[in-house]
Amino acid sequence: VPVGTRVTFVNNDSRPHDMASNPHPEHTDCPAINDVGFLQAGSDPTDGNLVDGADVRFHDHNEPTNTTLQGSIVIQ
Ligand SMILES: [Cu+2]
Repeated sequence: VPVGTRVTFVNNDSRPHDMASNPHPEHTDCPAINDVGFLQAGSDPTDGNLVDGADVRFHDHNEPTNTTLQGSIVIQ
């Protein structure tokens, strides 16, 4: 996505998840993703304002080794 894009994160799972940028547990790669934070199951979408150019990865802070709850966003 371009720098400054507002990305909407939607939790379509039946349980809550805690959005956090890599690496775990420092979460230093992308503060905007950390700001998304805790998403309730089926919760309203939450935007993250991605202003830093980077290839950032994210995970569920409560399940940091669960690869099905990880992803990446390229900001350029
Ligand atoms: Cu974490």
